[in-house]
Amino acid sequence: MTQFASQKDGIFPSVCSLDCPDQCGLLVHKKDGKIVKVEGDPNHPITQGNICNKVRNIAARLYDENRLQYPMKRIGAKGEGKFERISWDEAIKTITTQWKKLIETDGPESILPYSFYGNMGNLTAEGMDRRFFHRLGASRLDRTICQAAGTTGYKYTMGGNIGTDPEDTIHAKLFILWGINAVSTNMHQITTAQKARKNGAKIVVIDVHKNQTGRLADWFIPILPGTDGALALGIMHILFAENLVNEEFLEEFTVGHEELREHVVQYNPERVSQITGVPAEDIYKLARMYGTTSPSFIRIGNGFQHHDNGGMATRNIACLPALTGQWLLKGGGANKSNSGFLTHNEAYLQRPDLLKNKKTRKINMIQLGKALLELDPPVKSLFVYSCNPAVVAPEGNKVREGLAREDLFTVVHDLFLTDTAKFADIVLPATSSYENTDFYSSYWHHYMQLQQPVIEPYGEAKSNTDVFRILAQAMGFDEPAFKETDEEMIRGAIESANNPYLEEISLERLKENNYVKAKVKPLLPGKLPTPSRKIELYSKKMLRAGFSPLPDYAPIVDDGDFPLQFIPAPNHNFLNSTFSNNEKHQQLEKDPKLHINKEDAESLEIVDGDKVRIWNERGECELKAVVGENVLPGVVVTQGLYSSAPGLNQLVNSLTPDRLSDMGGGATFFSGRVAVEKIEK
Ligand SMILES: Nc1nc2c(c(=O)[nH]1)N[C@H]1C(S)=C(S)[C@@H](COP(=O)(O)OP(=O)(O)OC[C@H]3O[C@@H](n4cnc5c(=O)[nH]c(N)nc54)[C@H](O)[C@@H]3O)O[C@H]1N2
Ligand SMILES: Nc1nc2c(c(=O)[nH]1)N[C@H]1C(S)=C(S)[C@@H](COP(=O)(O)OP(=O)(O)OC[C@H]3O[C@@H](n4cnc5c(=O)[nH]c(N)nc54)[C@H](O)[C@@H]3O)O[C@H]1N2
Ligand code: SF4
Ligand SMILES: [Mo]
Repeated sequence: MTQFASQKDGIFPSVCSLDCPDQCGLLVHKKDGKIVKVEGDPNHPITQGNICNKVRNIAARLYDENRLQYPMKRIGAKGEGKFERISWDEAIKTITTQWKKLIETDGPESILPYSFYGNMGNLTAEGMDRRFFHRLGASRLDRTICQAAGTTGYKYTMGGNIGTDPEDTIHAKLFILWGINAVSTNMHQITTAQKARKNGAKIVVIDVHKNQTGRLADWFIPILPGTDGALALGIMHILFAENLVNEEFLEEFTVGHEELREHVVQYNPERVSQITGVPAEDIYKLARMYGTTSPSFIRIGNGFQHHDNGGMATRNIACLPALTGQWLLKGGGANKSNSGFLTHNEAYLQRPDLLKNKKTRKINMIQLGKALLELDPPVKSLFVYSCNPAVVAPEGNKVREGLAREDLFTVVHDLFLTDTAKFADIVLPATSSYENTDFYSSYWHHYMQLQQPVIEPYGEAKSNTDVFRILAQAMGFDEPAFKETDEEMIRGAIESANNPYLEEISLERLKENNYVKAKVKPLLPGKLPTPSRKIELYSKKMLRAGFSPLPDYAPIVDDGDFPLQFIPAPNHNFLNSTFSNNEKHQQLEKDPKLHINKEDAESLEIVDGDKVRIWNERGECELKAVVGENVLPGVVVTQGLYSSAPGLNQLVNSLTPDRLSDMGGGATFFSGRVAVEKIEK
């Protein structure tokens, strides 16, 4: 397997490991054993040789002078960032000695793993780590921070994370990019939209911010934050009222269309306009465009999912393609996530049976601050990997207060001394994905991909799978599951999957060709994973779970008496907080900014370029104002998750709520309110 890594020079196939839907095929150029250039693999069917600037510049990150090379222990105060080199032996001994003690005194649930998808590789993100923590009996983490609300909402309608094949969307005649900043976050969906546009397709963008995606649209529709669910209901109202629905499709492939038809009568465009801020005539125009254009395709983004009502909003939008029968047309339909097509054998990979039916508690990752400060019995040890909660989790000040607890034993495994790692007792160096063996399943396209190591491990860095193998051995876990090699794990996970779409995918095939497409078959008729096998416009399951069984709308929660709605979104040149600490990417992105409407700016006596303080009862930060008309009055938008330290007050998540969304225990990053004032020089 290390045949690529041991070669000093050459060009080798890879896959992008970042948490990005595109999951590009890459070609990595090596000289003298080091990566000197990364480009897109021109033969990759959907990403076709184009990659983003972030990864084009990834060598600067891989060989950044601050990359961790060896284990360290803390010698300064928590958060200060003073560490001293130790050996792997000492690091593992310190960790397992602490854990064995804690298991005696407080039980294994006093230990909490905390991870997310800093590397999307299936082994890295949810493989040996899961086996290890199941066997340990540690508290479990509910990994809800990204898309849990929308996934739950979408599933009520469609049964699973299944949608349109992005390769087919070049046939669409109407693209609605809804709550997605695709130019930055899903660039190849833009490529297909542009190709479709050459054949006459229109691109509509619905967003709270006229960012680069909005600027590329044929029609940009600004909307008030957290009101998208109501807009979808308004569209349904018009489609039914003006007979723009596909009656045969509704009859054959859906349940509840008669109930829905009656239910949406109340959502007339005038009422919906009041809620959404979208003029009634624009709601008519959009509904008529949607009702008369086929195939139409909706790319469902994360924007409205990160609100208190994000689950229901996604549920509503997911109903729209059924109303006009889009699911039978090539390129028609919607895509929130396609992860449901490439499912491997998770039980094999993660071994939940090692929990031995223990009912260990589950802690929602969004409420880390609360968990560290308030939970009883307390969390006494935290093992963080592939995630940077000190920057990405809401209620950031509570998170940092929790991480600073003297009695909390924290280990962080990462490539860099992140803001989180600065609070650790022990820091472990992680390999990059280019140093690992892993398999990848896109949540947007249908290709499964293989990564074989193309470079040797950096310094003393180790992969996630190796770290947990070593920890298992040191804890005395002797199950064969902890001895399996990476290749054995891949083989088992793919080849024992009960998933007909993976029929033609095996480790051997992936070695021959780095990307293999799943054999996806049509889901209609009769194959949808909903209880009725049809698209559920009316859902009994929702009723049982305490929701309206029909699409519905509730406003976001009252977040207190602050004048402005605060939308802290991601930016173009970072990937969440990844790259925020790399000079090259910092230069590309420049300073963090606050976008504010000129009306609001005027009344606050703020001019473009002013330094402003943004605050609410949870915290504050300082950014530079950009005054203009790209956000509606009453809304402010920032982009990017920046590092924070004394004197560098850029932590937008110190302002965000840790409330859970209506469904799935999801995040509500965008449902907070703030005040803004100019900082006098
Ligand atoms: N360059 C880059 N790419 C990324 C990431 C990154 O950080 N940087 N992150 C990756 C990850 S983990 C994810 S989950 C995806 C997320 O990518 P997207 O799905 O694009 O989600 P966001 O960028 O969170 O927000 C999308 C848009 O929603 C808008 N928005 C906010 N609130 C609302 C609302 O109530 N209604 C509407 N209609 N719009 C709203 C924001 O202004 C923003 O333009 O991107 C992935 N790709
Ligand atoms: N305000 C606000 N907050 C947000 C969001 C938002 O839109 N606005 N978006 C949310 C979303 S959608 C998401 S998905 C989360 C993402 O939050 P995170 O999952 O924390 O994502 P990153 O900030 O990219 O941090 C990933 C970390 O993993 C490390 N890493 C990479 N590869 C490996 C590996 O192989 N092994 C180990 N051990 N470490 C590795 C990286 O160096 C990096 O420090 O953030 C959420 N936070
Ligand atoms: S971050 Fe996304 S667009 Fe950039 S190379 Fe990776 S998968 Fe492709
Ligand atoms: Mo995400």
